[in-house]
Amino acid sequence: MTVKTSTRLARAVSLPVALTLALTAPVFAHAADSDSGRHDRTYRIALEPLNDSGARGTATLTLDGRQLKVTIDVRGLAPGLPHAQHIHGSTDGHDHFCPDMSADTNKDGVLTTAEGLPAYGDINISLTTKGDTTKASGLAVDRMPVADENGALSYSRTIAVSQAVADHIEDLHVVQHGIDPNGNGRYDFGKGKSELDPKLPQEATAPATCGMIKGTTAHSSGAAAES
Ligand SMILES: [Cu+2]
Repeated sequence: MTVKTSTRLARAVSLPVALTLALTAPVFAHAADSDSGRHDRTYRIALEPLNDSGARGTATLTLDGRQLKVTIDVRGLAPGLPHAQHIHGSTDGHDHFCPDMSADTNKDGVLTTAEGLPAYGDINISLTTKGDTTKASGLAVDRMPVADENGALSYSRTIAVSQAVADHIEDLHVVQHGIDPNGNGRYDFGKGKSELDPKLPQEATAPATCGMIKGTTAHSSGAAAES
């Protein structure tokens, strides 16, 4: 564990910084010890249902330098279907949050992604199963995890993130998409087209769960709670 942590720590330090610190090796060792908690912060997020999806679960974000491990375990999602999932929000200090049904501005009973966007902000990271994780892969449904026949979904991936994301991780939140309100086992156009891509049904992109990191400003939800 110690070896693994120090290896990860070393990897987290960028090359120019590592070179600079190599000139002052004792300082580096001291800094690594006293600072290690800040390099391995873990946040547990409760994912709550949106759109009466009935889906709920947890997401765990572990930040080790700029390596972000994302683990998601959710039950109650539309079974057998892919669920686009993202980390939403901005890294410029803007205060985004999970919307509730009051954001259903046209009152059609479906909180769409477009309606929720002012609250939860734009896609920052696409939580794909492989390949690209930028906003560009937001609707890459073929690389999104699929809920099993019972509606359970498990996901785990470690993603290299920008320094801005690492610095503002507490401002971001997790959203999963894809609902099947008529329970026919597929995404159909019963709720119309998605505003994001008219080729996709609204059901495929409407949010199913959302969860925020609690205790946003303090580090109390991070390393201190983790031991
Ligand atoms: Cu999203």
